[in-house]
Amino acid sequence: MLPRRAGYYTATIGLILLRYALQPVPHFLIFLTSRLGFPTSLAKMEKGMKLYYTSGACSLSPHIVLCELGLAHETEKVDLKSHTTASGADFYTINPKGYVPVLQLDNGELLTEGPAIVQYLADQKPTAGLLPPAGSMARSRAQEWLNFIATELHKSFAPLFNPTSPDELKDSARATIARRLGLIDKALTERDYLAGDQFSVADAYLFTIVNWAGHMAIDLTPWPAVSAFQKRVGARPAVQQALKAEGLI
Ligand SMILES: N[C@@H](CCC(=O)N[C@@H](CS)C(=O)NCC(=O)O)C(=O)O
Repeated sequence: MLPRRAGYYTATIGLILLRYALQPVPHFLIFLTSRLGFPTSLAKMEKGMKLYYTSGACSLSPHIVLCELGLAHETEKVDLKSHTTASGADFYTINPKGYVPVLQLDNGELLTEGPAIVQYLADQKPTAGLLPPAGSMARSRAQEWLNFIATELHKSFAPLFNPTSPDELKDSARATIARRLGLIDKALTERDYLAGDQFSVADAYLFTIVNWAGHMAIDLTPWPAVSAFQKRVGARPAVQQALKAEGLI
């Protein structure tokens, strides 16, 4: 009885070891390095997630977060006019909402909505500190900013992107954006980053949206703290990496 059971265990362990030996990088090492919070080359080699993005669109925010975390990922560009992806797929079959960003998880599940995606990503590697722990007041503050950027700043740009918007609507959008930037400038005068002294996913999102100002002839001079923030965040290696990957620099 005992030898048969020992044989069974030996065979099982052998099969497990063989499975790992056949991987290009043993998974347990990847698991270990990523759980320890090291964005090491081993962690980067893990078969990972996929981000559907459009250059310079709001999908740049999760793209920055993926780079900040050093999480293994691939990207696929989406042409929003034809709703076709770089590999020729009809984007509506991937996201019936028709917009980027979309994050495909390791298990194939799809996650949409930028603020939800960046929180999901930050929670994959809490040790990186891109978000405070769920349930803390600090987390709620970061969520407060994410929601403000999404609904009050990001969406205020919509009429400026729409060539059919009447001038009055564009003027009113510019006035709204100016008011929102005024509030953000005040917050950034008191601290380096939106949710505190440390860079968070809310900053990745803010950087992405404020990046549109130049394309819309919105001069940031009236908001020096916002200007300084753009320079500070734009100089981060992960931000440079994401901008480069999207062909923006
Ligand atoms: N609620 C969505 C909005 C995303 C969004 O506005 N995406 C824009 C690019 S910044 C887009 O893909 N627009 C194309 C469309 O709506 O057809 C989110 O927060 O992720």
